[in-house]
Amino acid sequence: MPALNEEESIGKTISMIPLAKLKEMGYDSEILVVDGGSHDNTSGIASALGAIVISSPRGYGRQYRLGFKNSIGEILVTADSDCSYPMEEIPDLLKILETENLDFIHTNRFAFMDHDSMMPLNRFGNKVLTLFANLLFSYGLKDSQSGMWVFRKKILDSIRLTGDGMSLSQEIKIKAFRSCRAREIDSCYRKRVGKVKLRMFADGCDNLFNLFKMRILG
Ligand SMILES: Nc1nc2c(ncn2[C@@H]2O[C@H](COP(=O)(O)OP(=O)(O)O)[C@@H](O)[C@H]2O)c(=O)[nH]1
Ligand SMILES: [Mg+2]
Repeated sequence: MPALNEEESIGKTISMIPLAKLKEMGYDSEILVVDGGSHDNTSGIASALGAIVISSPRGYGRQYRLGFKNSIGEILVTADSDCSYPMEEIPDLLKILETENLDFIHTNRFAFMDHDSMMPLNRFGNKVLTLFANLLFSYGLKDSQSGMWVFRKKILDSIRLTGDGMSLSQEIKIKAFRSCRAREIDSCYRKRVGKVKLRMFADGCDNLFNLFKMRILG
């Protein structure tokens, strides 16, 4: 989980992870929080709840790439540190990954989204970015920006991730759909706790730029 000044939500997000259920299913879990330079008590709260906290240069993509490098699990599950993703669905997502022998899953937040979970302009921006992702890459995605992914770590041997910012989210999906067994699953999305970190215009433009760059450079 990438986190930047999330002291209001990190504790609740970690507590939402169904560790007992995962243990019952035979999974040993490790919670890794990658802190991009928080000025609040994000790291202290995460550590107190048993998470491993690593420090990273700022940037959603930088934090994920460092987190992946430092993770020890065979299967990685990602989510924002803001209570917006349904951690209780992790067991079902793992079941789908295993029974369908998939390499990568991401959730489609729009399927069962709470009405107050995304501002209209943000929703529009997400739809535009998803439209461009489909026009340029034809994978028929419904949500190119979802931050909940469940995947086998070994795919990172063949997928080279380069994004420093929010564009990592679309990058991992496009590269997974290009070279692995990947599926998008309808899921839900809730209003985040704490302040939004997304810079809507700057991050949106950067995502669009990176989408065209990926199309041209491969
Ligand atoms: N936007 C952004 N999020 C970051 C950054 N570093 C860490 N994060 C974390 O990444 C997640 C995404 O941010 P968020 O505001 O929820 O953006 P959104 O979910 O796309 O609306 C949150 O858990 C943030 O704390 C960063 O540099 N930019
Ligand atoms: Mg979020």
